[in-house]
Amino acid sequence: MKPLQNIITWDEKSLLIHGERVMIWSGEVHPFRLPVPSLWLDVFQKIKALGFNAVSFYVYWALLEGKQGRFSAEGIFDLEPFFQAATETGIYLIARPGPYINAEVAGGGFPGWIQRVNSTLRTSAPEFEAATDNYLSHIYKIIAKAQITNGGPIILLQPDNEFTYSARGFYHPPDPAFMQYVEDKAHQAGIVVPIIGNDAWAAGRFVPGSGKGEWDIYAYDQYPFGFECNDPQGWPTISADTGSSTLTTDLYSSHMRQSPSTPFSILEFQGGGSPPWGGSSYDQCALKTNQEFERVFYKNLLASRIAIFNIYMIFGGTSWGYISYAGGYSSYDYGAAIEEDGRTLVREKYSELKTQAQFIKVSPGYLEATPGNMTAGVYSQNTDVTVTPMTGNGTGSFFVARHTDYSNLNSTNYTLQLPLSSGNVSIPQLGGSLTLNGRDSKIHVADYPIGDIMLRYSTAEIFTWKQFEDKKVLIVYGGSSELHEMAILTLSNPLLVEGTGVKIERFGTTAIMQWKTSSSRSIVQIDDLFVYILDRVSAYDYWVPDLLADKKMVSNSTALQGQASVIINGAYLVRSVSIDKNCLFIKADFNSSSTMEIIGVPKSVSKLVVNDGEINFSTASDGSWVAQIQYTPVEFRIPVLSSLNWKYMDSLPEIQPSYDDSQWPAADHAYTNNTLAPLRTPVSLYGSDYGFHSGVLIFRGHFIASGSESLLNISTMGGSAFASSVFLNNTFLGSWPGDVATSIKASNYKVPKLYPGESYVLTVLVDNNGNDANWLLDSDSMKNPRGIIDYSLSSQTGSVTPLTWKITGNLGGEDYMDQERGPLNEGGLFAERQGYHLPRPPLCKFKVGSPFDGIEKPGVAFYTAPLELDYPSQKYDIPITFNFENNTEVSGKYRAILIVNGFTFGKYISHIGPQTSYPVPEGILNYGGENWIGLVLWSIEPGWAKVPNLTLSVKNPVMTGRKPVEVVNAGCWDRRQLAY
Ligand code: IPT
Repeated sequence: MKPLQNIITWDEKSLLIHGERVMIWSGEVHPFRLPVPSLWLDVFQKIKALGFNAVSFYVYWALLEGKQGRFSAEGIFDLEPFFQAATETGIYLIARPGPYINAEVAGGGFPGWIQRVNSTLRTSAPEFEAATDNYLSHIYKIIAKAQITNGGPIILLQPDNEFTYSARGFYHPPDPAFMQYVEDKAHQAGIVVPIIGNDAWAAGRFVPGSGKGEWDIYAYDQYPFGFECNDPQGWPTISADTGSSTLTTDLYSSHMRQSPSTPFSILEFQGGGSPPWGGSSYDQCALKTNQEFERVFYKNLLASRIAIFNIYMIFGGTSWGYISYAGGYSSYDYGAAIEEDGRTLVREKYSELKTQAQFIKVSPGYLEATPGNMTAGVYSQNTDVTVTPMTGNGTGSFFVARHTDYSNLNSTNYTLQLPLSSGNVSIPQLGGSLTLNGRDSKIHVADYPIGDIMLRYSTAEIFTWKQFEDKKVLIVYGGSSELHEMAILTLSNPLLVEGTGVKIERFGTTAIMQWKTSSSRSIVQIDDLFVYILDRVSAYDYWVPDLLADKKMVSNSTALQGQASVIINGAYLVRSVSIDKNCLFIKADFNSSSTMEIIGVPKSVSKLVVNDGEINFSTASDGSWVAQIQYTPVEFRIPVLSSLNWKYMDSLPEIQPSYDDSQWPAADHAYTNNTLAPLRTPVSLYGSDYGFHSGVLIFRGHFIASGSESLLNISTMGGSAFASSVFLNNTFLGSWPGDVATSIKASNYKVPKLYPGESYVLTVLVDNNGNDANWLLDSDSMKNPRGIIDYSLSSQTGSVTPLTWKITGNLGGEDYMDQERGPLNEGGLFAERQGYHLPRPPLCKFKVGSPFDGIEKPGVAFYTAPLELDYPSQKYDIPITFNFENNTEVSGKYRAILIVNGFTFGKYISHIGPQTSYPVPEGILNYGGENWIGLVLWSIEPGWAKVPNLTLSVKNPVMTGRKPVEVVNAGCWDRRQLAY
């Protein structure tokens, strides 16, 4: 297909932006998983610092159209600030608004009310298409406005998501009319940027030229290690390859067979994992997809000239509120390079990514080279080493080496036989051999131009290079103690100007340098080129910011090399750099006192301002600036949560004799469009049939006893790890505490002796752990109900007592109360319905009582307490985490919901886990004043339940150049007129 405009186009190699070739290196971020708009810039800056130039984002429909027909994207749901922050950082955006997104969110993106649509979802059935209409019209308009053609950051649009695989099997293809419908809607709303699809794998759906629904650019997804992260070190071996075909397939040739006219693109490549309740922790996912994984797998993609590359996730955030699907817990850290609390310090995978992306950014020849197939025994005699060549034409060739058995933990020695433009050469030329450590991969360059100097080859990897006013700087690195060799076409003699241990020889027009990597740096000068020789860990300390003024944001561009930016060595993070007149402004973070070296400062600049303060510097003999950064540790007190002034309220008044449910909606639908149609009960007892889609559902079943009732059979359904509790009047009948494997549970409860003719009421709590997703087409799994599936209250002789039912979830259902926190922040518990979870609840209604003491029998308690913070957050980034103590010995089974300033921020299930720590971002927390902490304690079993301990912790505070965080402005408690 033809582009609809001429600002962003494509050919078989890459996108072209303003006519210039660009490799898109992107990371996935979900703005809705960080509900603090002023922090979006922070995340973008951390991504930009890697050398990435793009971010891909989903939009979660359920949050924007909580009630059918009423679209609202305001406050924390407004995307405008997200677009602005991207533009401010110099980040392009790939928009992925669904309507289906998967994304481990409830309903896979679909609002709960979609359960009532009477047709197969994700097809061109008129009822379903009509249901998407309002959302698509609005969201596409918002996206269209922010396209690059209108001066905004959006360069690509992905319609729907992984529209690939049917429950009826692979040969039942997805409905092309629906894909076409989604694309037509986009075009009607003014979308003109290219349409890029993401096939769930290289299944070849909707490739350009395939007809109805075809995409402009074909892309697919790959998660070679799957989603669970146990056994983080255990990579599948090549013989037991379970889907790691990414390393056994020639991705470029298969791409050329599949979609030869579009750039090789992967719209989701594994950047972590998404384990289920009771599964592995995200730290394990970070280990499983660590720096070694990145080296082996990402460099393998680079060897196939990947030109649009999105890592899922680069920053995961939090599934706060009730936005998670039942298969996942509250954290969505994902094990990504940037942690849920924003830290980039702990995971080496952040720094490794930087070395790769910065390299590609300064290698315009990358997109011009032609990938070949994987080889063993061709470019190296050692067949344990597989080399994939990418051959250029004087613009750089790239030889990507890795272990043939990629999971191999051993090192191997090898030499290279490279076909250089000057003829074949065996490397190293000065003797010795190269080393490939276990689970490592290297990109060796050849015939690679550094401006007007030709690098004949380098076994050491390139981190970056830059042309400054009067010199060039090239930074290369290697793993510790590795032998490396570099050859440069020059007639001058290289000069070792710093360090030791570099052997230099010359043969004709070629100067050869060989060294063993060490932790102390060496610098070699050849003409106006300064080669900085580092080990990898030292390279991690270097930053290569773009000048903020560069709004064109074109990377991989030769133009960029001419720019007067700088290279900075020594900060913990460099966020941005700008030059105004004679002043260099740097925004950076520091975690210790450090020496900051600034390389390449333009002559016209004479002043240095770091984070708003002017600082002194000295000028080294090579012209670099050297400044001392004084790190003053932040002083803070960590409040002890057990000594807060906790107040308690019974949040299950429903079981008291005096409780009146006359205001509750009646459950009286005799039909459903749910997957469990036809009903097994006289009326539907499914939350979504009544507009209740989030959190705990409560049912009240009234009956007049015959006196012979003896047994209650009841099946409840709430998704993986859900729970339910049943009371008869105020007598506890029993609970299903939940486990990971059970999403629907048949329970039998003994009924005590009842008096004939008396009225009784059953109160049933069902934890809706989030609607299921709908990844499989034709499965309609999103419609799986939440609530009571079946019941019978019967006597020994089999006579059955009829019940009439009432139901509640969050107050108002789809006419939800809290417009600021949105439709998925509240559930159906009494305290939530009353709004007592909001800041400044009416304490006169509470008693003294603490979650650390808990409650003595099954039921639900709600606790609230004010928390004062006084942290110097203008100057420091201080990540705060709430931690539950996993101590099953002192407490019965319970579920807790953590609420911070009215935002539901996490669910803890004491006997399932794995999550015990809950980061809460600044902005949700007010670091300079009053906060309100709410805690729901649902005690599941007879006996005491309490929160054995709940603590706050602060992790790795840093001195920061971040823009000050604005506390999210969301309301306090106000009496809810209609609350029951
Ligand atoms: C892929 C989805 O597109 C994405 O939304 C997310 O759910 C991801 O998986 C898992 O975290 S689908 C995958 C089965 C290829």
